[in-house]
Amino acid sequence: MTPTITAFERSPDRGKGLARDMRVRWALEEAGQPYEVRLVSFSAMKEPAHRALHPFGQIPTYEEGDLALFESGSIVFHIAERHAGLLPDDANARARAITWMFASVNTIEPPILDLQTAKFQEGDKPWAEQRLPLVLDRIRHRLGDLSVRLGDAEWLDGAFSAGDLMMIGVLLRLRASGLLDEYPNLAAYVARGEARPAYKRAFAAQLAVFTSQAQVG
Ligand SMILES: N[C@@H](CCC(=O)N[C@@H](CS)C(=O)NCC(=O)O)C(=O)O
Repeated sequence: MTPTITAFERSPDRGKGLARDMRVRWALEEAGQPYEVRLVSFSAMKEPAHRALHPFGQIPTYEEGDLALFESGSIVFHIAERHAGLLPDDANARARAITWMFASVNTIEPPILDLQTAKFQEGDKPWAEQRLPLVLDRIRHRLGDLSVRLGDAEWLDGAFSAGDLMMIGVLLRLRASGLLDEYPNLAAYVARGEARPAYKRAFAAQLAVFTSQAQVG
């Protein structure tokens, strides 16, 4: 059965791969699975019909038959469990790849989101300027550790996995800040992810939504 995912009707990043449906699209492309997309407006996301799928009124969601999921990490895990190519067969390697998935959203993403909050929601507060360096330092702390662990390796643990997909999806949010460039091996790691044909297909599909909506008005 072809799954249906939800994505922004009008993405704030103008379709540049930052909205989290990108992670789901990328996983489906890596798995070679066709999918359908239902676009939702910001107001529709907060309506009961969408909240029945996503309790927090956000995207992405994933529907497949009578299964409905939310949380990009959980959706990517679901796809990775059911299709070859995103999780290793070896049980221990598989557990480590899943660990990296958790690390991406639980350890790396929180300080990155904090930066967005500091810039966009708190930027006009009188204390914003003093807080920003603290937020940046917390990100650098995590990136430094991640950079050491990655070293010269191509991917985090052996072959490319859902752990890399999620980690790169999270790190991409830093591009505009320039922080990623302070860690050349992480910048190269992200670039390797973006060079994957599946990533490119997912990116093009997400960008096409923005382009077509922009033409509509
Ligand atoms: N932890 C969730 C976060 C979902 C999330 O923040 N989605 C954003 C788009 S990337 C959203 O829907 N924002 C609109 C809103 O919160 O109203 C996940 O990984 O799926």
